[in-house]
Amino acid sequence: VATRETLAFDVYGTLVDPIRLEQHLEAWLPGEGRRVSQVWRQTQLEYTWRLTAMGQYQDFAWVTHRALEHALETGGHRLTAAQREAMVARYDHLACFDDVVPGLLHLGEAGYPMVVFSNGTPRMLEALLVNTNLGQFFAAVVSVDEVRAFKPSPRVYQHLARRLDRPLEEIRLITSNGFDVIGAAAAGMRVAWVNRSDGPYDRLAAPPALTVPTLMALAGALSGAQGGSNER
Ligand code: LAC
Repeated sequence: VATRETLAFDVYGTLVDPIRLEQHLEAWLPGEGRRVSQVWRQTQLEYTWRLTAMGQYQDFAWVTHRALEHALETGGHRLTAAQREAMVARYDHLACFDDVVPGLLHLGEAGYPMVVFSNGTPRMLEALLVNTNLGQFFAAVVSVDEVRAFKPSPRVYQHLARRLDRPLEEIRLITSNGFDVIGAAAAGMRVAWVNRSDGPYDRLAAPPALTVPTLMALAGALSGAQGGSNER
């Protein structure tokens, strides 16, 4: 049996849902929770891109704090420092999407080596994997913090291959984040896009051949894709 490709899972937005923090924001900012959580997430990503474009680095915990402050200020909201700390601390307890545990069980049984690959700091990822009980599924946890740059810098994908001691072409990134799909494919990885919300694809590139609605659908789709030699 040929060695199966390694599946590298993005975390925030793919395994766990940061937008669901809206419920907790809602308790302090009635009617505003969803909006604030969306601006928080978008600002967080924007800050990672901007730092990386500037050749600078602050870790994902720092970025997550600053992005929350900006999201609150943008909406004209105030939370105390303790409330902001408590919101960021919830990143260690984010809820999994419903398809994640059954999907990972399925893929693990199918024999895929699986790892986590994320912008999160090693501390954030470790806490999350313990609290969600997802740690059992993964053979390695690779953080971009090890190279002090964020996705989609090609350096972070190259670092993943080095850490796994496997060519990038034999590793498939599984992510719901379009910018991550495009960055990984540009760096030479195989990719799968998890389009849970049935939303439109990013306009920066054509959608990948492998697009699935959930991780449950991934195992079946992968067994088809493995037949093609150069599929991305
Ligand atoms: C991550 C970001 C993309 O988990 O959410 O790497």
